[in-house]
Amino acid sequence: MARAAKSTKKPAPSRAAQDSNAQDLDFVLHSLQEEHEKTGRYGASVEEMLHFYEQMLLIRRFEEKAGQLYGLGLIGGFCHLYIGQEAVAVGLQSALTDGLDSVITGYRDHGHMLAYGIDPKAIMAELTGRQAGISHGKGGSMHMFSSEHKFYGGHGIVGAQVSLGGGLAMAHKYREDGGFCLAYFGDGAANQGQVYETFNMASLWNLPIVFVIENNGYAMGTAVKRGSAETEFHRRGTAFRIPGMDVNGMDVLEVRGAAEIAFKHVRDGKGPVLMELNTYRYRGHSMSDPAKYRTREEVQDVREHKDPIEGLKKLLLEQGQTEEDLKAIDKRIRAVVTEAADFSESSPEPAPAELYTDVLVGEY
Ligand SMILES: Cc1ncc(C[n+]2csc(CCOP(=O)(O)OP(=O)(O)O)c2C)c(N)n1
Repeated sequence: MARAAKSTKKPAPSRAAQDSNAQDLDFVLHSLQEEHEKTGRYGASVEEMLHFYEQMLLIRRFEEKAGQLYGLGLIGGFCHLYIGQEAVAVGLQSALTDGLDSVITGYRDHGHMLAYGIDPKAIMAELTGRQAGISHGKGGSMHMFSSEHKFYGGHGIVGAQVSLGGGLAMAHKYREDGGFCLAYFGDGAANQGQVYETFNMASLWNLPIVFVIENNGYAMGTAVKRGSAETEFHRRGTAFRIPGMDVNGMDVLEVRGAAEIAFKHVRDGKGPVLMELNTYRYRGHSMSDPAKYRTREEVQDVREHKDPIEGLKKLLLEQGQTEEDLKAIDKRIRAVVTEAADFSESSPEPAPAELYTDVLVGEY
C-alpha cells in the first residue's frame, strides 16, 4: 500500500515574503537594463539614420506589395507580414558583423532577410514560388534560407529556431570564429519548453547567442496576458543567469543602442543575453487572419503614436531633411519593390526536375 511520504519541506513563503526576497542580497535579477537605460538611444549620424529609414521603408513597402500579391493569388500558402515590427530587425541587424554572425528566426521572416541585405528579388521570387527564389521556389514564405548570408531560416515550427540557434552558437564557439547567433522568436514561442532547455545549455556552456523575444502583443489571436504567466519577458532568463533587457522595439535608435550593449556582452565571451523587444504587428497573424480579437482603434492608436518609420521621419526632419528628400527615398524604394514584383511575376516556375534536388537521402 502506498504510504504518504512525510513532508520535510518548509511551507511555501507567502507572496509578501517572496516579494521581500527580491530585496535579499542573495537574489540577483540578472539584467543589463541599468546599462541600457544609462546609455539610451544610439547616437546615429544623419547618414546612418537615413540608412535605417530606407531599410525600414523597404520592409514596409515590400510587405505591402506581398500582401497585394497574396490577394491576387500570386502567393500561395501561408504569408506572415512584418509590418509594424521593422525597427527590431533593422536596429539589431545593423550592429551585426556581416558574413560572421548568424541569424535564425520563425516564419515572419521577410523583414529579417531584407534587413540582412538579401536581394528583394530573390525573396519575392521565393514568395511567388519561382525558380529564381532563394530556396528555388520550393520553400515559400516560411522556409527561406541562405547559408551564404548566414541566414538559417525561416522556420514554421514555433520555437524550433531557438534550439537550432543554440546549435549555431555552439558552432561559433567550437570554431572560435568570434561570431554569435541572433535567434528571434515571438511572445507565444517564449512559452515553449525547448526555449528553456536551450537557455539552460546556452548559459551552462557560455554560448555566444542573443535571444530576441519580439513581443508584438499577440500569439495568433491570443493576447499576451491571456497566454503568459510572466509578461515581462526580459526577466525570463533570470533562472538561468541570463541577463535581460527591456527594449522599445518601435524606436530603431533605442534598439540599436540596446544591441550595442548586448552584442558587446556576448562578443566579450560573457555568455548569452535575452532581449525583449516590445513591438506591434499591424496586420493579422497571417494573411488569413481577420484579427477580430482586437479593435481597429487599438491598431490605429499605435500607427498614430508609435509607428517606427514615422518616429524616425520626425527626427530626420528635425535634423534638416526635407519632406521632399524623404519622399524621394520612398519613390526609390517603391521602384525597387515594383522591380522585385515584376521580376518574380515574369520568372519561370521551378522545372519538374527540381522535385528531386535538395532532397536528403542517406543512412546515418
Ligand atoms: C509547435 C507549433 N505549435 C503551434 C503552431 C501554430 N502556430 C503558428 S504561429 C503561432 C503563434 C506564435 O506566436 P508568437 O510566437 O507570438 O509569434 P508571432 O506570430 O506573434 O510573430 C502558433 C501557435 C506551430 N506552427 N508550431
